[in-house]
Amino acid sequence: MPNDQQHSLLLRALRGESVERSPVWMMRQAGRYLPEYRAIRATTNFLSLCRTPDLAAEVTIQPVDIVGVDAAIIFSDILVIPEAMGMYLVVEEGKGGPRFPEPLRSVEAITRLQSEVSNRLDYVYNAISETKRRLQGRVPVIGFAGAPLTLAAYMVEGHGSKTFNTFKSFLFSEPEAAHQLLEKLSKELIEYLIGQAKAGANMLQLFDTWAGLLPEEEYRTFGLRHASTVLSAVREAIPDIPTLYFPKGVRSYDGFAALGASGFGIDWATDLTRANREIPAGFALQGNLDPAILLTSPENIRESTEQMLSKIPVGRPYVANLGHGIDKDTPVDNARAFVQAVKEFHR
Ligand code: 1CP
Repeated sequence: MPNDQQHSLLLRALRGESVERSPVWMMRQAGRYLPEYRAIRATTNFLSLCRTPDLAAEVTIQPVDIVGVDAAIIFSDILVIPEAMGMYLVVEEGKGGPRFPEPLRSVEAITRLQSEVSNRLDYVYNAISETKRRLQGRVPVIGFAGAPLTLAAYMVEGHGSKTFNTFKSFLFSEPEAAHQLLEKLSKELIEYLIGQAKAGANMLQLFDTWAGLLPEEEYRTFGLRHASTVLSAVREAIPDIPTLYFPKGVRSYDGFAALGASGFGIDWATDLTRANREIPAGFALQGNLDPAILLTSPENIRESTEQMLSKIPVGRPYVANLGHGIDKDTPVDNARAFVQAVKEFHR
């Protein structure tokens, strides 16, 4: 499967080639801060939007046209995997985040989860191919999934949480059942990510938003080990697709070189200079401006962006991004100011 975007700025940068400037995109770049997104959401609920390739392609491309990012990330959600495995998912307007009204609370419930569900996710593959068709090669398309630990956290807790205490007590008291769930998820994720690459995704990102929930040792056992299963299998199946792992809240990058990822998203709380020092030179870094900076002023944004870019040495594969998703209250002009600052940066 040749990567049709291998000459794009994003893919050249990820290979560590010398580039005229850093490529830039923003996590959660298609979303509520854009009036054009809100206009479409006013007519369609979130899951129908994800399941209608024409609409998903339209909102996927919005930030490319409106803020000028160098890549489009396919419009979907990490929770479509548990949904495809048979969990009832509710995403209601203005009622907090998405939730599973019947969370996993027993070994039997884990056993009952369906496997080999890739064909139920055809709508995601179709959204990718429709997006590619419309983009006509303008920018690469990024596919993504949630890492096993992060998906399991929502499936057991039932919804987003500050502590995920129900999930954590499940991990600590029923480790075997937990590993069974994480292994099941890993299998589905491998097929799903390969399916996205086959549909035309040019880069893949694995979001481990809740990596920082656990003590380091438990994170290695429940988080890293299963993320690595997924990353290594995708790497083996499709050696030339870049795979970025985003482990939010981790305290150390020890052992990350062996995970099977080609690069790492760095969260906003991490010092980019330290990440650059601890992660071996051949791996790509992505990030990590604090999304809250985008709530300030264009001048402030430019200055902070320049500081961020100055921390990256020549030769390091690097992609400019935020250190987590863009906030829904971000003024569109501020998002543009961030993208523009990256485009105009000179060492
Ligand atoms: O009504 C709406 O418009 C719903 C808001 C929304 C949107 C726009 C949700 C529900 N998901 C999305 C899209 C989405 N989710 C994308 C789109 C592509 C992009 O533009 O980047 C992506 C990559 C995600 C990934 C995602 N979903 C993550 C990982 C990234 C992160 O932010 O840490 C997580 C944790 C989720 C779960 C989720 N889905 C939606 C919400 C509001 C949440 C967070 C819930 C919570 O923890 O409380």
